[in-house]
Amino acid sequence: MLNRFIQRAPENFLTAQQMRDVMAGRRGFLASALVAASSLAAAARVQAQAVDGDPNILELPAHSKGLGQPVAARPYGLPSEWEKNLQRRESPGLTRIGGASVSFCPLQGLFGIITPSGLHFERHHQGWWDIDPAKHRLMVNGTDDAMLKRPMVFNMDELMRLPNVSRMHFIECGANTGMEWGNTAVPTVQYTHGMLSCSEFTGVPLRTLLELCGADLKRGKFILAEGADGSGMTRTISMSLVMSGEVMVAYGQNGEMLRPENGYPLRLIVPGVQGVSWVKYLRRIELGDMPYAAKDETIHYVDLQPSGLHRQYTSIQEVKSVITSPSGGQVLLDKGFHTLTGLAWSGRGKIRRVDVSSDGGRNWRPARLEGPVLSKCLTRFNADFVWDGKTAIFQSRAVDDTGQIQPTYHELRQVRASRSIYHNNAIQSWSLEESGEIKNVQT
Ligand SMILES: Nc1nc2c(c(=O)[nH]1)N[C@H]1C(S)=C(S)[C@@H](COP(=O)(O)O)O[C@H]1N2
Ligand SMILES: [Mo]
Repeated sequence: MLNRFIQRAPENFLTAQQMRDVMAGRRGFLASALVAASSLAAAARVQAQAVDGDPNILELPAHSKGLGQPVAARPYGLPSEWEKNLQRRESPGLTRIGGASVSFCPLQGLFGIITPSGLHFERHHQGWWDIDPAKHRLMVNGTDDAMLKRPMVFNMDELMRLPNVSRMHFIECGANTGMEWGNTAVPTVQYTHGMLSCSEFTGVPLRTLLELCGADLKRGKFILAEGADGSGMTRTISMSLVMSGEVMVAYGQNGEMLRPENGYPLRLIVPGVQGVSWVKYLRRIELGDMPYAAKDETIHYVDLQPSGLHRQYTSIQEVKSVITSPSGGQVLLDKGFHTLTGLAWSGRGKIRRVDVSSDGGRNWRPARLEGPVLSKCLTRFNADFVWDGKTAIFQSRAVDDTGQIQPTYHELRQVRASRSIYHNNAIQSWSLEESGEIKNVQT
């Protein structure tokens, strides 16, 4: 149906015709094999090839006859060879050096809600490191002795002895979809929405650490989180979030330790809040009573308003959704039944509903939310679509459990204008052409 197995790099798309030619080749082979397959060995014979063009003599493929690879040939498993087009990708030229850049998550090829750790998007301001966990330390202190009575320095073993929790949450860079404020800029969902990933994180609630250190939880209004890399990443986080118990000092990601690209051995998890506050290589937490006005919250990560003023500390990732497949760069090869699938999320809580449209937002129908539907986590949705061969414009619109509705570009630009960078949660449109090609459009 889609071009999953023959999709090239997004910079190098196949046209609808080229795609059909490739598929026709494969289908011809499958069809002739199916005709011959009528016995109990049908499953094996579907993959068998006719010898010398005689459909009655079948040659089984090597994998049905020979001895396969031994156990533990790969002590740490890898994806199939056939999946190697599914990769994190950089947007060439986006930044001057790769150490201060972004790689985007291939949302178009993923299922369910968990991002495989090796495909998690990356955003580094000063490159990534693989820090020796035996040498890593986390210091917890206050602005003065009364603010926090027992400043402490923890090593990883000490942190990992403490009571821990595991929770599934999305992380979205505040700049996700930022290139699209003015008009469409990039062709695929990987580039429009790929600064988004979702994992199960394991760690210690920050509140537990602060209590252990004798923090004054009434006077303390904000924490500062500081990373150990050269970017000087320091972020202010409100204590109201910390007191909810959701903010976590995490070492685990999807059942194993964090990946180096994602902050190994320790990072902050701030559910619902933009990615920049999820400080990686976390080395220090300070408790204070004022926002810290660090460089990444005064010069960067501010929202330009139509008046020309900037708004600071707008950190919640508001309700948003996107159809991940079919999406820009993919091709519908046949008329008939297709599944529209996508992701919805909100930094304020759970997704209540998602509606989809195939006529650019004139008519809407409810999508199916696939469980589990968790707070501040990705939610997978699916909807049926029968293609009659005519053009269509696919959209999805999410509503969260606070009643917030994802805006159209028109609505968002009314209040945010078109020259902003961060926090673009507008409804995404994909146009389906008569050729079957799908393109990024704005209506
Ligand atoms: N120490 C440190 N923490 C950091 C960053 C960084 O460059 N250094 N980048 C931030 C930004 S802008 C984002 S969007 C997220 C990205 O997390 P990821 O690379 O695990 O996807 O990490 C945040 N934490
Ligand atoms: Mo970010």
